[in-house]
Amino acid sequence: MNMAIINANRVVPLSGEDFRGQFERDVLAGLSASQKTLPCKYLYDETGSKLFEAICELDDYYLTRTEATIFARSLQDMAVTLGDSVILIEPGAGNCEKAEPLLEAMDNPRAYFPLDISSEILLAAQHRIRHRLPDLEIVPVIGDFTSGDAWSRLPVSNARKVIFFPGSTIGNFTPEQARDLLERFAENLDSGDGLLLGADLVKDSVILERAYHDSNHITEAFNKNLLTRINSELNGDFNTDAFAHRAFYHSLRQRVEMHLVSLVEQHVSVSGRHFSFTEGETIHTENSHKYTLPGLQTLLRDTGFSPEKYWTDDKQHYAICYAHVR
Ligand code: AVJ
Repeated sequence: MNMAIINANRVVPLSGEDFRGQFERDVLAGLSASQKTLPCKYLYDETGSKLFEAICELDDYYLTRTEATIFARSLQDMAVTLGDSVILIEPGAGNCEKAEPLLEAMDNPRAYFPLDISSEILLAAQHRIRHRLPDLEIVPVIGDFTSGDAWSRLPVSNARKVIFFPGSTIGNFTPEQARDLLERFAENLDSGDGLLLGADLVKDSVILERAYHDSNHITEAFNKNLLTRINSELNGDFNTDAFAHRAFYHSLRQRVEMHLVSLVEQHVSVSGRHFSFTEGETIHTENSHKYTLPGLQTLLRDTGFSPEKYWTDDKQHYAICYAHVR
Protein backbone atom coordinates (compact mmCIF):
# COMPACT_ATOMS: atom_id res chain seq x y z
CA MET A 1 0.00 0.00 0.00
CA ASN A 2 1.40 3.35 -0.98
CA MET A 3 0.37 6.14 1.37
CA ALA A 4 0.10 9.49 -0.34
CA ILE A 5 2.60 12.15 0.47
CA ILE A 6 0.69 15.32 1.16
CA ASN A 7 1.71 18.71 -0.24
CA ALA A 8 4.67 17.31 -2.16
CA ASN A 9 6.83 19.34 -4.51
CA ARG A 10 6.70 22.57 -2.60
CA VAL A 11 9.88 24.38 -3.37
CA VAL A 12 9.73 27.69 -1.54
CA PRO A 13 12.98 29.61 -1.97
CA LEU A 14 14.00 32.46 0.29
CA SER A 15 13.80 35.70 -1.63
CA GLY A 16 17.12 37.42 -2.29
CA GLU A 17 15.94 40.38 -0.20
CA ASP A 18 15.20 38.24 2.87
CA PHE A 19 18.59 36.60 2.58
CA ARG A 20 20.52 39.85 2.23
CA GLY A 21 18.70 41.41 5.17
CA GLN A 22 19.47 38.43 7.41
CA PHE A 23 23.10 38.34 6.25
CA GLU A 24 23.50 42.06 7.02
CA ARG A 25 21.90 41.79 10.46
CA ASP A 26 24.06 38.79 11.37
CA VAL A 27 27.29 40.40 10.16
CA LEU A 28 26.67 43.75 11.87
CA ALA A 29 25.71 42.01 15.13
CA GLY A 30 28.74 39.70 14.94
CA LEU A 31 31.19 42.51 14.33
CA SER A 32 29.67 44.51 17.21
CA ALA A 33 30.29 41.79 19.80
CA SER A 34 33.29 42.06 22.11
CA GLN A 35 34.67 38.81 20.67
CA LYS A 36 33.93 39.56 17.03
CA THR A 37 32.30 36.63 15.32
CA LEU A 38 30.67 35.73 12.00
CA PRO A 39 28.27 32.80 11.48
CA CYS A 40 30.08 30.02 9.63
CA LYS A 41 27.08 29.29 7.40
CA TYR A 42 28.01 32.40 5.40
CA LEU A 43 31.33 30.81 4.37
CA TYR A 44 29.42 28.95 1.66
CA ASP A 45 28.74 31.35 -1.18
CA GLU A 46 29.60 30.11 -4.67
CA THR A 47 33.33 30.69 -4.21
CA GLY A 48 33.25 29.36 -0.65
CA SER A 49 31.44 26.19 -1.72
CA LYS A 50 34.04 25.58 -4.42
CA LEU A 51 36.85 26.17 -1.93
CA PHE A 52 35.20 23.76 0.50
CA GLU A 53 35.04 21.12 -2.23
CA ALA A 54 38.77 21.69 -2.80
CA ILE A 55 39.37 21.28 0.95
CA CYS A 56 37.62 17.90 0.83
CA GLU A 57 40.20 16.71 -1.70
CA LEU A 58 43.21 17.71 0.40
CA ASP A 59 45.51 15.11 1.96
CA ASP A 60 45.54 17.16 5.15
CA TYR A 61 41.73 17.15 5.40
CA TYR A 62 41.10 13.53 6.45
CA LEU A 63 37.38 13.94 7.26
CA THR A 64 35.72 13.55 3.83
CA ARG A 65 38.00 10.74 2.78
CA THR A 66 37.58 8.84 6.06
CA GLU A 67 33.80 9.18 6.04
CA ALA A 68 33.70 7.99 2.42
CA THR A 69 35.76 4.92 3.38
CA ILE A 70 33.34 4.05 6.17
CA PHE A 71 30.34 4.46 3.85
CA ALA A 72 31.97 2.39 1.11
CA ARG A 73 32.75 -0.39 3.56
CA SER A 74 29.45 -0.50 5.41
CA LEU A 75 26.78 0.75 3.02
CA GLN A 76 24.91 -2.57 2.93
CA ASP A 77 24.95 -2.91 6.69
CA MET A 78 23.74 0.68 7.07
CA ALA A 79 20.97 0.12 4.55
CA VAL A 80 19.77 -2.93 6.47
CA THR A 81 19.93 -0.99 9.76
CA LEU A 82 17.85 1.84 8.25
CA GLY A 83 15.14 -0.61 7.18
CA ASP A 84 12.78 -0.78 4.22
CA SER A 85 10.27 1.73 2.80
CA VAL A 86 11.86 4.63 4.60
CA ILE A 87 11.74 8.35 3.80
CA LEU A 88 15.26 9.74 3.91
CA ILE A 89 15.43 13.40 5.01
CA GLU A 90 18.72 15.20 4.58
CA PRO A 91 19.20 18.62 6.22
CA GLY A 92 21.89 20.65 4.43
CA ALA A 93 21.94 18.16 1.57
CA GLY A 94 23.91 20.33 -0.89
CA ASN A 95 24.72 18.27 -3.96
CA CYS A 96 23.19 15.12 -2.37
CA GLU A 97 26.23 13.07 -3.35
CA LYS A 98 26.36 11.09 -0.12
CA ALA A 99 22.69 10.18 -0.15
CA GLU A 100 22.71 8.79 -3.66
CA PRO A 101 24.68 5.56 -2.99
CA LEU A 102 22.82 5.13 0.29
CA LEU A 103 19.44 5.41 -1.44
CA GLU A 104 20.63 2.89 -4.02
CA ALA A 105 21.62 0.45 -1.29
CA MET A 106 18.38 0.93 0.70
CA ASP A 107 15.48 -1.47 0.36
CA ASN A 108 12.67 0.29 -1.51
CA PRO A 109 13.16 3.81 -0.14
CA ARG A 110 9.79 5.61 -0.08
CA ALA A 111 11.07 9.12 -0.77
CA TYR A 112 14.01 11.46 -0.42
CA PHE A 113 13.60 14.98 1.02
CA PRO A 114 16.80 17.00 0.64
CA LEU A 115 16.72 20.29 2.52
CA ASP A 116 19.11 23.12 1.65
CA ILE A 117 19.33 26.90 1.33
CA SER A 118 20.61 26.67 -2.24
CA SER A 119 17.83 25.86 -4.70
CA GLU A 120 20.14 25.62 -7.73
CA ILE A 121 22.29 22.87 -6.23
CA LEU A 122 19.23 20.96 -4.97
CA LEU A 123 17.41 21.07 -8.27
CA ALA A 124 20.51 19.93 -10.16
CA ALA A 125 20.92 17.06 -7.69
CA GLN A 126 17.25 16.12 -8.03
CA HIS A 127 17.72 15.89 -11.77
CA ARG A 128 20.77 13.66 -11.39
CA ILE A 129 19.23 11.29 -8.82
CA ARG A 130 15.98 11.01 -10.77
CA HIS A 131 18.07 9.65 -13.60
CA ARG A 132 19.62 6.91 -11.48
CA LEU A 133 16.58 6.12 -9.32
CA PRO A 134 13.60 6.86 -11.57
CA ASP A 135 11.03 5.40 -9.16
CA LEU A 136 12.11 7.40 -6.15
CA GLU A 137 10.01 10.37 -5.12
CA ILE A 138 12.30 13.35 -4.52
CA VAL A 139 11.01 16.50 -2.87
CA PRO A 140 13.58 19.27 -2.50
CA VAL A 141 12.78 21.70 0.30
CA ILE A 142 14.54 25.06 0.19
CA GLY A 143 15.29 26.54 3.58
CA ASP A 144 17.58 26.81 6.58
CA PHE A 145 17.41 23.54 8.52
CA THR A 146 18.22 25.32 11.79
CA SER A 147 14.94 27.23 11.53
CA GLY A 148 11.50 25.78 12.14
CA ASP A 149 9.81 27.02 9.01
CA ALA A 150 12.02 24.89 6.73
CA TRP A 151 10.83 21.82 8.66
CA SER A 152 7.23 22.95 8.51
CA ARG A 153 7.45 22.87 4.71
CA LEU A 154 8.38 19.19 4.65
CA PRO A 155 5.66 17.02 3.13
CA VAL A 156 3.57 15.15 5.68
CA SER A 157 3.65 11.38 5.53
CA ASN A 158 3.10 8.49 7.90
CA ALA A 159 5.98 6.46 6.46
CA ARG A 160 8.98 5.68 8.65
CA LYS A 161 11.58 8.46 8.45
CA VAL A 162 15.34 8.62 8.84
CA ILE A 163 17.23 11.89 9.06
CA PHE A 164 20.59 11.67 7.29
CA PHE A 165 23.14 14.14 8.69
CA PRO A 166 26.62 13.23 7.44
CA GLY A 167 29.74 15.31 6.88
CA SER A 168 30.40 16.26 10.52
CA THR A 169 28.08 19.23 10.04
CA ILE A 170 27.08 18.65 13.67
CA GLY A 171 30.62 19.85 14.50
CA ASN A 172 29.68 23.40 13.53
CA PHE A 173 27.28 23.52 16.47
CA THR A 174 28.35 24.11 20.07
CA PRO A 175 27.23 21.30 22.41
CA GLU A 176 24.25 23.44 23.43
CA GLN A 177 23.32 24.22 19.81
CA ALA A 178 23.84 20.57 18.88
CA ARG A 179 21.35 19.56 21.57
CA ASP A 180 18.81 22.08 20.26
CA LEU A 181 19.34 20.82 16.72
CA LEU A 182 18.97 17.14 17.59
CA GLU A 183 15.87 17.98 19.65
CA ARG A 184 14.48 19.71 16.57
CA PHE A 185 15.28 16.59 14.55
CA ALA A 186 13.52 14.44 17.14
CA GLU A 187 10.47 16.75 17.07
CA ASN A 188 10.16 16.11 13.36
CA LEU A 189 10.37 12.36 13.79
CA ASP A 190 8.17 9.76 15.46
CA SER A 191 9.09 7.03 17.89
CA GLY A 192 11.14 4.39 16.09
CA ASP A 193 12.27 6.75 13.33
CA GLY A 194 16.01 7.08 12.84
CA LEU A 195 19.00 9.35 12.59
CA LEU A 196 22.19 8.53 10.70
CA LEU A 197 24.80 10.96 11.94
CA GLY A 198 28.42 11.51 10.88
CA ALA A 199 30.79 13.04 13.44
CA ASP A 200 34.49 13.72 13.61
CA LEU A 201 36.24 12.17 16.60
CA VAL A 202 38.74 13.59 19.09
CA LYS A 203 42.30 12.78 18.04
CA ASP A 204 45.89 14.01 18.10
CA SER A 205 45.85 17.82 17.88
CA VAL A 206 48.59 17.82 15.23
CA ILE A 207 46.31 15.91 12.85
CA LEU A 208 43.38 18.17 13.72
CA GLU A 209 45.27 21.40 13.24
CA ARG A 210 46.79 20.28 9.94
CA ALA A 211 43.27 19.59 8.64
CA TYR A 212 42.25 23.20 9.28
CA HIS A 213 45.57 24.84 8.45
CA ASP A 214 46.45 22.92 5.33
CA SER A 215 49.78 23.27 3.55
CA ASN A 216 48.00 24.23 0.31
CA HIS A 217 46.46 27.28 2.05
CA ILE A 218 43.00 26.43 0.74
CA THR A 219 41.41 26.72 4.19
CA GLU A 220 43.03 30.13 4.50
CA ALA A 221 41.40 31.19 1.22
CA PHE A 222 38.09 29.67 2.39
CA ASN A 223 38.22 31.65 5.64
CA LYS A 224 39.25 34.94 4.02
CA ASN A 225 36.60 34.58 1.32
CA LEU A 226 34.06 35.50 3.99
CA LEU A 227 35.58 39.00 4.09
CA THR A 228 35.56 39.20 0.29
CA ARG A 229 31.90 38.19 0.34
CA ILE A 230 31.07 40.88 2.89
CA ASN A 231 32.93 43.42 0.75
CA SER A 232 30.92 42.59 -2.34
CA GLU A 233 27.49 41.88 -0.84
CA LEU A 234 27.41 44.31 2.08
CA ASN A 235 29.53 47.13 0.73
CA GLY A 236 32.48 46.39 3.00
CA ASP A 237 36.06 47.54 2.72
CA PHE A 238 38.00 44.73 4.40
CA ASN A 239 41.61 44.50 3.25
CA THR A 240 42.00 40.71 3.21
CA ASP A 241 45.81 41.05 3.26
CA ALA A 242 45.53 42.74 6.65
CA PHE A 243 44.07 39.56 8.19
CA ALA A 244 45.67 36.16 8.76
CA HIS A 245 44.05 32.74 8.95
CA ARG A 246 44.33 31.01 12.32
CA ALA A 247 43.08 27.54 13.30
CA PHE A 248 43.81 25.78 16.57
CA TYR A 249 42.48 22.88 18.61
CA HIS A 250 41.02 23.85 21.97
CA SER A 251 41.23 20.56 23.86
CA LEU A 252 39.00 21.65 26.75
CA ARG A 253 36.23 22.72 24.38
CA GLN A 254 37.00 19.76 22.12
CA ARG A 255 36.88 21.89 19.03
CA VAL A 256 38.96 23.41 16.29
CA GLU A 257 38.36 27.16 16.18
CA MET A 258 38.91 29.14 13.05
CA HIS A 259 39.66 32.85 13.33
CA LEU A 260 40.77 35.78 11.19
CA VAL A 261 43.46 37.77 12.98
CA SER A 262 43.86 41.47 12.36
CA LEU A 263 47.55 42.02 11.58
CA VAL A 264 47.42 45.73 12.34
CA GLU A 265 45.26 48.27 14.14
CA GLN A 266 42.65 49.16 11.56
CA HIS A 267 39.16 50.45 10.81
CA VAL A 268 36.70 48.72 8.53
CA SER A 269 33.29 49.78 7.32
CA VAL A 270 30.41 47.47 6.40
CA SER A 271 27.00 48.74 5.23
CA GLY A 272 27.96 52.23 6.41
CA ARG A 273 28.84 51.07 9.92
CA HIS A 274 32.38 51.37 11.29
CA PHE A 275 34.33 48.75 13.21
CA SER A 276 37.79 49.05 14.67
CA PHE A 277 40.31 46.29 15.23
CA THR A 278 43.32 46.30 17.50
CA GLU A 279 46.44 44.50 16.30
CA GLY A 280 45.97 40.80 17.06
CA GLU A 281 42.19 41.07 17.55
CA THR A 282 40.32 38.20 15.94
CA ILE A 283 37.02 37.45 14.25
CA HIS A 284 35.87 33.97 15.25
CA THR A 285 34.55 32.43 12.03
CA GLU A 286 33.94 28.75 12.78
CA ASN A 287 33.85 26.00 15.37
CA SER A 288 34.41 22.40 14.44
CA HIS A 289 33.56 20.25 17.43
CA LYS A 290 35.07 16.81 17.89
CA TYR A 291 33.34 13.99 19.73
CA THR A 292 34.31 10.91 21.64
CA LEU A 293 32.10 7.86 21.10
CA PRO A 294 30.72 8.11 24.67
CA GLY A 295 30.17 11.85 24.14
CA LEU A 296 28.20 11.14 21.00
CA GLN A 297 26.05 8.59 22.84
CA THR A 298 25.33 11.06 25.63
CA LEU A 299 24.33 13.74 23.13
CA LEU A 300 21.96 11.31 21.41
CA ARG A 301 20.46 9.98 24.66
CA ASP A 302 19.94 13.50 26.01
CA THR A 303 17.97 14.52 22.93
CA GLY A 304 15.50 11.66 22.80
CA PHE A 305 17.42 9.10 20.79
CA SER A 306 18.69 5.60 21.54
CA PRO A 307 22.06 4.97 19.90
CA GLU A 308 21.94 1.59 18.18
CA LYS A 309 25.04 1.13 16.13
CA TYR A 310 28.11 2.91 14.91
CA TRP A 311 30.65 2.43 12.15
CA THR A 312 34.16 3.78 12.29
CA ASP A 313 37.49 3.61 10.45
CA ASP A 314 40.51 1.59 11.62
CA LYS A 315 42.13 4.62 13.25
CA GLN A 316 38.85 5.70 14.88
CA HIS A 317 39.20 9.14 13.36
CA TYR A 318 35.54 9.42 12.37
CA ALA A 319 32.23 7.80 13.25
CA ILE A 320 28.87 7.32 11.62
CA CYS A 321 26.20 6.52 14.16
CA TYR A 322 22.65 5.20 13.84
CA ALA A 323 20.16 6.04 16.56
CA HIS A 324 16.36 5.77 16.77
CA VAL A 325 13.85 7.99 18.49
CA ARG A 326 12.74 6.52 21.82
C1 AVJ B 1 31.66 21.23 6.76
C2 AVJ B 1 31.59 21.73 9.06
C3 AVJ B 1 32.33 19.61 8.35
O1 AVJ B 1 34.22 21.65 10.24
O2 AVJ B 1 35.42 20.26 9.10
C4 AVJ B 1 36.44 22.60 6.77
C5 AVJ B 1 33.98 22.89 7.53
N1 AVJ B 1 35.97 24.39 7.82
N2 AVJ B 1 37.56 23.32 6.87
C6 AVJ B 1 34.54 21.12 9.18
C7 AVJ B 1 35.43 23.27 7.37
C8 AVJ B 1 37.27 24.42 7.50
C9 AVJ B 1 33.76 21.47 7.91
N3 AVJ B 1 32.33 21.04 8.02
